[in-house]
Amino acid sequence: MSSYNLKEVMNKPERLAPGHRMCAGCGATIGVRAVLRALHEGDYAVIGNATGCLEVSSFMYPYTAWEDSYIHNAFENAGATLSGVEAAYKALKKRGRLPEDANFKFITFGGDGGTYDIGFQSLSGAMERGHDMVYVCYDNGAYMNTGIQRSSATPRFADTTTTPVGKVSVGKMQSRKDLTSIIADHDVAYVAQSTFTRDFKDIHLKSEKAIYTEGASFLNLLTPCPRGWRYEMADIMQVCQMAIDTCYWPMFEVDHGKWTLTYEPKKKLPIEEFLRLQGRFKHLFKPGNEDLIVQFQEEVDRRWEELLYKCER
Ligand SMILES: Cc1ncc(C[n+]2csc(CCOP(=O)(O)OP(=O)(O)O)c2C)c(N)n1
Ligand code: SF4
Ligand SMILES: [Mg+2]
Repeated sequence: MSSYNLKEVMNKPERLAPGHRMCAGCGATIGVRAVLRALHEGDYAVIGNATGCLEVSSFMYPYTAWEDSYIHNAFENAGATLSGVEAAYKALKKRGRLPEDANFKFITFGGDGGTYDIGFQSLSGAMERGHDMVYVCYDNGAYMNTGIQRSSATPRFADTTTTPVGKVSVGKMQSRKDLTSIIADHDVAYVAQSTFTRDFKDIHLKSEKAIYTEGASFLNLLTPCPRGWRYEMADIMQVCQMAIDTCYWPMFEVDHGKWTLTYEPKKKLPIEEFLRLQGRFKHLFKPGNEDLIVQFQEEVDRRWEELLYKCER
């Protein structure tokens, strides 16, 4: 893997062109551009994309923001589609039907709804078969494109349109599914969890590893959505920093079965620091709801302890 130079990385030609129709400040596009910057210059990519905000806003036929080959498929089969493309590529290459020096990489993007829920079976199959591809989940914790409905990635107590906070409800009842660990348990080549840090080093190095490690890789990226999470657009970096400093979204990787923490906060902050930045958790700070924050904290602590154990810390 190459060494990291922020200026060099940021000055690479963009492979997701501006002019798409995602909301200003959307975390999903920041995540996609960060992943694509990890592609080595000269390498080709085939991009798969499940339905979601990213797809409907970046590819309105005949217009596209993608500089690489791009396939939009249904929610259910993003994993299957790209695994089929990768298998076809291998077969054609073996028969000498493709130029020897052309290097192709296969990257699929799906939102949390398309990944944790609807496309889970085809993702699981692609990972288990060990295709040489990367599946990137941009997790914004809800079905944003259709109006902020809860998914199995939505955090507990979040206010969404299908878990509306009111007199009889305090938001989503269930905890989030830990998809990163579930995919790691598929025994794939490389799995990692990341988000945006000031120097973008963590996401860059993990993306490069995921793309250039032979076999199946999975990246789970926390990509905040200012609309659904209800925070000020300019606060995105603060939201991400609080996600990792409270250990709500731990930064780790699983490289051929070895679990490693890639960031450990000097001081683990209370979960309120993450929650209070977002309107979807506003009700948790109302008098009488203190116990809900205690419950949220307990879950974060339990998951963090489990992760430390897996990382042999
Ligand atoms: C099988 C199927 N069910 C529902 C829809 C409607 N739909 C389109 S986008 C979307 C939300 C996608 O959520 P997610 O995958 O989290 O991506 P996001 O919109 O948050 O980027 C839904 C439900 C669809 N296109 N196909
Ligand atoms: S609704 Fe959220 S995820 Fe969708 S484009 Fe806007 S900011 Fe991005
Ligand atoms: Mg989503």
